[in-house]
Amino acid sequence: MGAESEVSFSNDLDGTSVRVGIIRTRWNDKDVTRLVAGARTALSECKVLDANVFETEVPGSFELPYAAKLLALSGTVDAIICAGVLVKGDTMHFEYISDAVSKGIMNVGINTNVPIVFGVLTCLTDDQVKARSTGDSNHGYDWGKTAVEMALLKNQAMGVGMNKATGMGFGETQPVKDATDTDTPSTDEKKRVGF
Ligand code: RBF
Repeated sequence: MGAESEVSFSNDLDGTSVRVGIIRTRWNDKDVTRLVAGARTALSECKVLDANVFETEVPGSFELPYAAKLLALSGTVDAIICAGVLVKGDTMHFEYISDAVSKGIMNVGINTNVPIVFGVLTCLTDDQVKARSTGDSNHGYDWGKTAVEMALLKNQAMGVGMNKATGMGFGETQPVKDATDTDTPSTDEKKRVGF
Protein backbone atom coordinates (compact mmCIF):
# COMPACT_ATOMS: atom_id res chain seq x y z
CA MET A 1 0.00 0.00 0.00
CA GLY A 2 2.22 2.84 -1.20
CA ALA A 3 1.32 6.50 -1.18
CA GLU A 4 1.16 8.74 -4.22
CA SER A 5 4.68 10.01 -3.51
CA GLU A 6 5.98 6.51 -4.29
CA VAL A 7 8.82 6.79 -1.86
CA SER A 8 10.34 3.37 -1.27
CA PHE A 9 11.25 1.85 2.09
CA SER A 10 13.51 -1.04 2.99
CA ASN A 11 11.70 -4.31 3.66
CA ASP A 12 14.08 -4.82 6.57
CA LEU A 13 12.87 -2.01 8.83
CA ASP A 14 12.83 -3.75 12.22
CA GLY A 15 10.74 -1.85 14.73
CA THR A 16 10.81 -4.56 17.40
CA SER A 17 12.48 -2.24 19.90
CA VAL A 18 10.98 1.01 18.66
CA ARG A 19 8.38 3.07 20.56
CA VAL A 20 6.21 5.40 18.49
CA GLY A 21 3.93 8.24 19.58
CA ILE A 22 1.00 9.27 17.41
CA ILE A 23 -0.56 12.68 18.02
CA ARG A 24 -3.70 13.18 15.96
CA THR A 25 -6.24 15.96 15.55
CA ARG A 26 -10.00 15.82 16.05
CA TRP A 27 -10.41 18.33 13.23
CA ASN A 28 -11.28 16.39 10.04
CA ASP A 29 -11.76 13.38 12.26
CA LYS A 30 -12.72 10.77 9.64
CA ASP A 31 -9.83 11.60 7.31
CA VAL A 32 -7.30 11.67 10.12
CA THR A 33 -8.63 8.38 11.47
CA ARG A 34 -7.95 6.74 8.07
CA LEU A 35 -4.46 8.23 7.98
CA VAL A 36 -3.70 6.95 11.48
CA ALA A 37 -4.97 3.50 10.50
CA GLY A 38 -2.57 3.56 7.53
CA ALA A 39 0.29 4.53 9.84
CA ARG A 40 -0.60 1.71 12.25
CA THR A 41 -0.62 -0.81 9.38
CA ALA A 42 2.92 0.22 8.48
CA LEU A 43 4.04 0.09 12.12
CA SER A 44 2.77 -3.45 12.57
CA GLU A 45 4.41 -4.49 9.26
CA CYS A 46 7.66 -3.22 10.79
CA LYS A 47 6.99 -5.35 13.89
CA VAL A 48 6.34 -2.40 16.20
CA LEU A 49 4.38 -3.85 19.13
CA ASP A 50 0.91 -2.40 19.79
CA ALA A 51 2.03 -1.91 23.37
CA ASN A 52 4.82 0.34 22.07
CA VAL A 53 2.47 2.67 20.20
CA PHE A 54 1.13 5.56 22.28
CA GLU A 55 -1.73 7.53 20.71
CA THR A 56 -3.21 10.78 21.89
CA GLU A 57 -5.25 13.61 20.37
CA VAL A 58 -5.42 17.38 20.19
CA PRO A 59 -8.18 19.66 18.82
CA GLY A 60 -6.53 20.94 15.64
CA SER A 61 -3.27 20.97 13.70
CA PHE A 62 -2.13 24.20 15.34
CA GLU A 63 -1.87 22.27 18.62
CA LEU A 64 0.34 19.51 17.17
CA PRO A 65 3.79 21.08 17.67
CA TYR A 66 3.22 21.88 21.35
CA ALA A 67 1.85 18.42 22.12
CA ALA A 68 4.75 16.88 20.18
CA LYS A 69 7.21 18.85 22.26
CA LEU A 70 5.68 17.57 25.51
CA LEU A 71 5.72 13.99 24.26
CA ALA A 72 9.28 14.29 22.95
CA LEU A 73 10.52 15.68 26.26
CA SER A 74 8.82 12.86 28.17
CA GLY A 75 11.49 10.51 26.79
CA THR A 76 8.92 7.74 26.31
CA VAL A 77 9.02 7.43 22.49
CA ASP A 78 11.69 7.09 19.78
CA ALA A 79 9.69 8.87 17.07
CA ILE A 80 6.47 10.85 16.84
CA ILE A 81 3.91 11.06 14.06
CA CYS A 82 1.87 14.28 14.02
CA ALA A 83 -1.29 13.54 12.02
CA GLY A 84 -3.74 16.15 10.80
CA VAL A 85 -5.55 17.51 7.76
CA LEU A 86 -5.71 21.18 6.84
CA VAL A 87 -8.16 22.21 4.15
CA LYS A 88 -8.09 25.62 2.54
CA GLY A 89 -11.11 27.83 3.28
CA ASP A 90 -12.08 31.32 2.20
CA THR A 91 -9.59 33.19 4.35
CA MET A 92 -5.84 33.29 4.94
CA HIS A 93 -6.20 30.97 7.94
CA PHE A 94 -4.96 27.95 5.98
CA GLU A 95 -1.74 29.64 4.93
CA TYR A 96 -0.89 30.85 8.43
CA ILE A 97 -1.65 27.53 10.11
CA SER A 98 0.12 25.41 7.47
CA ASP A 99 3.25 27.52 7.73
CA ALA A 100 3.24 27.60 11.53
CA VAL A 101 2.57 23.90 11.91
CA SER A 102 5.19 22.71 9.43
CA LYS A 103 7.85 24.96 10.95
CA GLY A 104 6.72 24.13 14.49
CA ILE A 105 6.95 20.39 13.91
CA MET A 106 10.37 20.72 12.31
CA ASN A 107 11.58 22.82 15.26
CA VAL A 108 10.39 20.28 17.81
CA GLY A 109 12.35 17.52 16.09
CA ILE A 110 15.52 19.56 15.79
CA ASN A 111 15.34 20.94 19.33
CA THR A 112 14.39 17.77 21.20
CA ASN A 113 16.40 15.31 19.10
CA VAL A 114 13.34 13.11 18.64
CA PRO A 115 12.37 12.46 15.00
CA ILE A 116 8.95 13.97 14.26
CA VAL A 117 7.04 12.96 11.14
CA PHE A 118 5.13 15.73 9.37
CA GLY A 119 1.87 13.86 8.93
CA VAL A 120 -0.25 16.83 8.02
CA LEU A 121 -2.04 16.98 4.68
CA THR A 122 -2.37 20.55 3.40
CA CYS A 123 -5.05 20.34 0.73
CA LEU A 124 -7.02 22.75 -1.40
CA THR A 125 -10.09 20.51 -1.71
CA ASP A 126 -11.78 17.57 -0.02
CA ASP A 127 -11.09 15.50 -3.14
CA GLN A 128 -7.37 16.06 -2.63
CA VAL A 129 -7.75 14.85 0.95
CA LYS A 130 -9.53 11.67 -0.14
CA ALA A 131 -6.94 10.97 -2.83
CA ARG A 132 -4.20 11.09 -0.19
CA SER A 133 -5.89 9.26 2.65
CA THR A 134 -7.62 6.26 1.10
CA GLY A 135 -6.74 2.88 -0.36
CA ASP A 136 -3.33 2.45 -1.94
CA SER A 137 -2.56 6.14 -1.66
CA ASN A 138 -2.98 6.49 2.08
CA HIS A 139 -0.06 8.72 3.07
CA GLY A 140 -0.41 7.57 6.66
CA TYR A 141 1.24 4.31 5.61
CA ASP A 142 4.40 6.15 4.56
CA TRP A 143 4.36 8.14 7.80
CA GLY A 144 4.45 4.89 9.79
CA LYS A 145 7.44 3.58 7.82
CA THR A 146 9.17 6.95 8.09
CA ALA A 147 8.76 6.94 11.86
CA VAL A 148 10.44 3.54 12.18
CA GLU A 149 13.24 4.40 9.75
CA MET A 150 14.01 7.68 11.56
CA ALA A 151 13.82 6.08 15.02
CA LEU A 152 16.34 3.46 13.90
CA LEU A 153 18.53 6.14 12.32
CA LYS A 154 18.53 8.12 15.52
CA ASN A 155 19.24 5.13 17.72
CA GLN A 156 22.09 4.08 15.44
CA ALA A 157 23.55 7.58 15.40
CA MET A 158 23.34 7.84 19.19
CA GLY A 159 24.77 4.36 19.74
CA VAL A 160 21.62 3.17 21.52
CA GLY A 161 21.80 -0.54 22.38
CA MET A 162 25.41 -0.85 21.20
CA ASN A 163 28.11 -2.06 23.55
CA LYS A 164 30.49 0.79 22.93
CA ALA A 165 31.24 4.32 23.92
CA THR A 166 28.31 6.32 22.65
CA GLY A 167 28.53 9.62 20.86
CA MET A 168 26.75 11.88 18.47
CA GLY A 169 27.74 10.13 15.28
CA PHE A 170 27.26 7.27 12.92
CA GLY A 171 29.51 4.20 13.15
CA GLU A 172 32.07 3.19 15.74
CA THR A 173 33.70 5.65 18.10
CA GLN A 174 37.40 6.05 17.25
CA PRO A 175 40.14 6.71 19.82
CA VAL A 176 41.65 10.17 19.57
CA LYS A 177 45.14 10.08 17.99
CA ASP A 178 48.05 12.12 19.29
CA ALA A 179 50.55 14.10 17.23
CA THR A 180 53.11 11.26 17.19
CA ASP A 181 50.68 8.87 15.53
CA THR A 182 51.55 8.99 11.83
CA ASP A 183 49.45 6.00 10.79
CA THR A 184 47.59 6.53 7.57
CA PRO A 185 43.90 6.05 8.31
CA SER A 186 42.43 2.85 6.93
CA THR A 187 39.92 3.10 4.09
CA ASP A 188 37.18 2.21 6.57
CA GLU A 189 38.16 5.04 8.88
CA LYS A 190 38.21 7.55 6.05
CA LYS A 191 34.74 6.55 4.98
CA ARG A 192 33.22 7.13 8.40
CA VAL A 193 31.17 10.22 8.93
CA GLY A 194 31.07 11.38 12.54
CA PHE A 195 29.92 14.53 14.23
N1 RBF B 1 -7.50 22.56 12.26
C1 RBF B 1 -7.17 21.55 11.44
O1 RBF B 1 -6.48 20.62 11.87
N2 RBF B 1 -7.59 21.53 10.12
C2 RBF B 1 -8.32 22.55 9.58
O2 RBF B 1 -8.65 22.47 8.40
C3 RBF B 1 -8.65 23.64 10.42
N3 RBF B 1 -9.34 24.68 9.92
C4 RBF B 1 -9.64 25.73 10.73
C5 RBF B 1 -10.34 26.82 10.21
C6 RBF B 1 -10.64 27.91 11.03
C7 RBF B 1 -11.38 29.08 10.45
C8 RBF B 1 -10.26 27.90 12.40
C9 RBF B 1 -10.57 29.06 13.31
C10 RBF B 1 -9.57 26.81 12.91
C11 RBF B 1 -9.25 25.73 12.10
N4 RBF B 1 -8.55 24.63 12.62
C12 RBF B 1 -8.22 23.59 11.78
C13 RBF B 1 -8.22 24.54 14.06
C14 RBF B 1 -6.81 25.03 14.42
O3 RBF B 1 -5.83 24.11 14.00
C15 RBF B 1 -6.70 25.21 15.95
O4 RBF B 1 -7.15 24.05 16.57
C16 RBF B 1 -7.48 26.39 16.46
O5 RBF B 1 -7.13 27.56 15.78
C17 RBF B 1 -7.24 26.61 17.98
O6 RBF B 1 -5.87 26.89 18.23
